[in-house]
Amino acid sequence: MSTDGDAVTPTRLRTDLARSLSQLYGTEVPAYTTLVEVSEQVNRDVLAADPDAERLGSIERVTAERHGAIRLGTPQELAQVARIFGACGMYPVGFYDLRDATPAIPVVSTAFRPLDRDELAQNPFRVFTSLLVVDDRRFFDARLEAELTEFLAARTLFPGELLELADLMEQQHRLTAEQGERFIELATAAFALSPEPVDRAWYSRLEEVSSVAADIGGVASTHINHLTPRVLDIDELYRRMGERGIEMIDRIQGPPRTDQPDVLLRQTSFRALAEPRRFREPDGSIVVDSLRVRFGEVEQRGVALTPTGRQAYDDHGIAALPDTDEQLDALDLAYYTRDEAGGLRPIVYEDFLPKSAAGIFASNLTGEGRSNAGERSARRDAPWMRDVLGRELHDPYDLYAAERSAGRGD
Ligand code: OOG
Ligand code: NI
Repeated sequence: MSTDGDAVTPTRLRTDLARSLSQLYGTEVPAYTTLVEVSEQVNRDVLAADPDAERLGSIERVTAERHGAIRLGTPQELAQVARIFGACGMYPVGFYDLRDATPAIPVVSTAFRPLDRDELAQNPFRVFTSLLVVDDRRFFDARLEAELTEFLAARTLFPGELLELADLMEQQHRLTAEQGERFIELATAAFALSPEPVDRAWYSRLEEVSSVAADIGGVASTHINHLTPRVLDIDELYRRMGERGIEMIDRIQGPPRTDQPDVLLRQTSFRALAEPRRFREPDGSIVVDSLRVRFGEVEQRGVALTPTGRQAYDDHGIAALPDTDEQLDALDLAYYTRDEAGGLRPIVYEDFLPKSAAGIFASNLTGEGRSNAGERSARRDAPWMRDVLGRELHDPYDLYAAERSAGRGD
């Protein structure tokens, strides 16, 4: 029997996975390392200048904080990844339909993340996870759907050993140190960019419809699309990245900078980098070319808005919200608990914004793609996704509301 001192908990596994993927991504996308360095500098400077800098999370949490993005092809793959993240204490929260965005992206998404405040404080790693909707006729005709389905059914993203370790962790809430290491090794490999040659003709056909479809269904593996550090002053970060000669997209997504309390989520990114990839040409020859699918992204987080606050923001922008935490709380527009001294403590927004997500996808696409609005869509909604996951799909508002009540002894 292993001693408890050596046992690996889900929290520990999540911390190790975030760190391991960060190391991997740094070797794959060198500008990511610059982004992390600049983020850490900005955070140190904000901490030194602003006595209230930690109101939205401790500097330890914010420094370690990352979100990743992955893209999958089949409901089975989504159900499998739910087991892998479940082993790390990360659970699906929220349903996002990016097919309604401009330009439309043929995916629906959720985010895997810790639910409890102390789990978030220990390590808030979250992964925005998108699933291709292969039977949506606005994007894929019957023939392409059939070919995609066949291609996707033939691939294995996650080895059986990884899934077994994941299930063991979900049942026992612990693994031995050796099992934990093996889990991290297999999970990291599953999210690494594959050196396998890409079939040029197949990839190009999908790319005509959508480069996201090609990124997902054009290859036999998945990969981390981006890994995003959190920064306490995104405008300053944007400026400093520019000084270092890294060209960012032209704007920061989400609410603009104001003197009001920070709300929701602000994000920006630098353009997809051309990475060398091997291709198999129609004549069978293998050539090295490049693909631009991955990018660097950074985010700043603010207080979570209630459904009423969110509606006001979505309809009329930040100007529709009041100027102080006290008013946001009193009008039930944002979520707060109270600290020991009775002061308002913001509940950080831990989720994503579909408009920004679509903007992030779109700003890094190679082309507009092709879709036909007159064709039939495919039903995808939260109940559909819950069935696929075979586990609860949490509603973000329920989580924020429960945290607020618990924190106020309601
Ligand atoms: C996901 C884009 C969405 C975010 O931060 O809003 C996202 C993707 O590119 O796969 O990560
Ligand atoms: Ni992202």
